[in-house]
Amino acid sequence: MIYLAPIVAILLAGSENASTPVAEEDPRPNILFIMSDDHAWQAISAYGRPDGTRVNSTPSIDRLAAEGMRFDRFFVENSICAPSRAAFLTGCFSTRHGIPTNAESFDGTQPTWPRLLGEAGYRTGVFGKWHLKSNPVGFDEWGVLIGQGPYYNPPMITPEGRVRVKGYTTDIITDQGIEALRRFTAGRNEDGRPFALLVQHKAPHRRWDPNPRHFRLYDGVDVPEPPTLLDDYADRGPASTLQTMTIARHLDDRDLKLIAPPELDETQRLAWNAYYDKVNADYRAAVDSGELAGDDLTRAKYQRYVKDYLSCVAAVDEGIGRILDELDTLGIAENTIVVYTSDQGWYLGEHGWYDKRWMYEESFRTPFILRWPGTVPAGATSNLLAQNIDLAPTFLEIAGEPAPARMHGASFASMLEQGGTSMPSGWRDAVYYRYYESEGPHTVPKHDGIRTDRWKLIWFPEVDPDGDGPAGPGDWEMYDLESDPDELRDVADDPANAEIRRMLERRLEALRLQYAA
Ligand code: SGN
Ligand code: CA
Repeated sequence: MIYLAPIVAILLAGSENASTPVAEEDPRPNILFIMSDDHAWQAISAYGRPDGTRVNSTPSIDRLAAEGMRFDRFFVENSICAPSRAAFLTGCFSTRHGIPTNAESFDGTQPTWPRLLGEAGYRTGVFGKWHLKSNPVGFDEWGVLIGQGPYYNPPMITPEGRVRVKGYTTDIITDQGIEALRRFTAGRNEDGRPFALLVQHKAPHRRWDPNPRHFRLYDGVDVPEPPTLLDDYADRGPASTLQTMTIARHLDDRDLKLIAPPELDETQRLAWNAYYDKVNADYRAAVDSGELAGDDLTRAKYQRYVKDYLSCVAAVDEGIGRILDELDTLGIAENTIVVYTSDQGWYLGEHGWYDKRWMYEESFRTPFILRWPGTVPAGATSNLLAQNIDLAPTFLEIAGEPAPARMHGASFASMLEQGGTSMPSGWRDAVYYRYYESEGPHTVPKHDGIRTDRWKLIWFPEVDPDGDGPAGPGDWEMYDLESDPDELRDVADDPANAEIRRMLERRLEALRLQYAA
């Protein structure tokens, strides 16, 4: 059911008490929104790689999927941190929420789902990574990292000012989330108000600095490589050759842990050195002797990178396990919607890359799992073409609140209510994407595009189709996701697809108008 506000009913209990309001138990569910940063869906064992390979084990996130619904086609509108976070909050494309790149500051006075739920009676809080430059607006409680924030001993901003918290950032954010859950539950027990809590991890963002308790997690393990680790970018337009995000050439000494994070305290540094000194000495010796070179060196760098990354994921997963246990202990699991997602997807070596930004599936798609006991059947999956802009309208509808007309996204609450068996009526059959940050790190050229069930058409306005100049009149790429799920063969100029391409170009133009892009 979708709950109706207002939440306080005036019961007329006899003429002498005619004006006394009596608070009814508010039936609306709590919302716990857990988001990590740059978590590849391939690095969640409930998803795994498209060919079925599992690179790691995430028992707690898998538990959420087993008890809820796993979305298999959940996309972002702009695969980069601040723009995607703003889209999750506002339900709008970058053109409207005002953050097309990581450089702008978020205008917190615009409507966000936490603020609107707060106005509708929810208790609200956000803890962890925020990354929108301006401080959170519309939350009863908050504590956020400054910008990206470090993996160890992070300074945090709170309404009372700046504090430095000692420890490992993922564990700190988990602890803060659990403490907020306890406070909010005690509050609900007193006044009946439901809560919306956002727990937002920094991990597993670059530079993938693990907790000492996970240093040895992947010792002796060979993490499976993606089939495209040594991609040569043939059979495609030149766009993918313009980036600076390869494992082979663009990991630096901090990424490879040849240099320790600067923020470690004495004890942490000793633990760090006790592990990485030997690993680094072996690596340096193999590189210096020429034993590791060429593709073997790329493979070795992949192993080092991916093990650190997956170790950071392990801390996130453990934290989620603790949070799910806490919901059980508090007795609120039944009436709490839990979402796990990431601000975008990520390259775990696919196409030879780390980072995100592209409209290719690894970074365009993001993990999204939703548990709602008693409403969404356990173990359900969904192929709905959903997007981060849909989150705000969905949460608002669940709370019985109208979504402001400015929101570009649509609510899929009715699908959840019906156990995920039917598409919400009039649902989109294509999603739009736009990336603006050519000048940012990793030099991914600007692009926008459309994805349907089967096809993807991408326009790179600054790319020279001949590939012999830095900028050009623009280039199209087109992929058949059915026959080419790894997006290795650009078929934009294949005469056999001319008709489909024309149709996609028309639809792309319509989406640009619809989203004022
Ligand atoms: C930092 C990272 C980049 C990353 C951007 C954006 N460099 O600049 O690798 O692409 O953030 O990431 S680092 O040296 O600081 O790690 S985002 O998730 O915030 O969009
Ligand atoms: Ca991110």
